[in-house]
Amino acid sequence: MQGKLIVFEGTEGSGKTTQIHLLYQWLRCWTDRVAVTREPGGTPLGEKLRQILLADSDLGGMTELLLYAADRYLHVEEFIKPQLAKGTIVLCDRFTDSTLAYQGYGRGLSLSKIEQLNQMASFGLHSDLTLWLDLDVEVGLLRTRQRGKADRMEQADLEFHRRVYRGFAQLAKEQDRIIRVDASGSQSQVQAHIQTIITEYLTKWQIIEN
Ligand code: Z5A
Repeated sequence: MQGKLIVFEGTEGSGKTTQIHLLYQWLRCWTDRVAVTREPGGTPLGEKLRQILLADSDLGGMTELLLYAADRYLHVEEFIKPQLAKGTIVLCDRFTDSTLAYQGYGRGLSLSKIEQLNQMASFGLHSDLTLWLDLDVEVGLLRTRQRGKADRMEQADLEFHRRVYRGFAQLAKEQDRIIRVDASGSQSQVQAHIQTIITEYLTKWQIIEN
């Protein structure tokens, strides 16, 4: 059986990493065919690209876009596709919609060019389900600041983050595979909502029975 690609998207501090790990533990109660990964990253070279992307504030927009694409190409070819072929449920922290939201809506690069590049870099692979963790931008940034994290994206201005947020909102409107999750509640409230959605999808995909 082919696996499933479940992606978590959202603005900074929306709780993706926290929720992916809670979901992983929950899924592991009934299957060991589940894996967690992330973009940028997910492969040894991808982790090096991640360090460059998150640390270097002098990258031009196009260079940044192409590095995200290179990271994705490697990630899909070396990790995601082989895992899906083994029947694994792959939980991925960010994927193609992040490029549209950050480089497209956020930085103003052409959405149609990004779509073409996404298509090439992902070998045409789309998520089976994307959960958009919808959280007020300022609340998310406050959460990441409280944690003491400040990388190049988080130093960018608030308006940039608002444009990224509007990008995710627009993509969720356009694409049925993107489901909005209210991320403003407690970690356990958000996780309960996510587990309800995942149960529905796993049943629909006939991975679990009613
Ligand atoms: N990027 C891009 O521009 N283009 C692309 O194509 C791709 C990515 C793929 C990845 O950095 C960066 O790459 C990202 C977009 C860009 N921009 N930035 N910066 P990252 O992986 O380091 O950043 P992130 O994806 O935004 O992760 P994050 O900042 O760690 O946020 P998160 O994973 O969504 O949240 P979290 O780590 O689970 O939680 C954040 C804090 O809030 C933490 O202290 C938690 O304990 C706390 N938290 C979590 N949930 C709650 C609730 N429910 N209530 C209260 N507090 C909570």
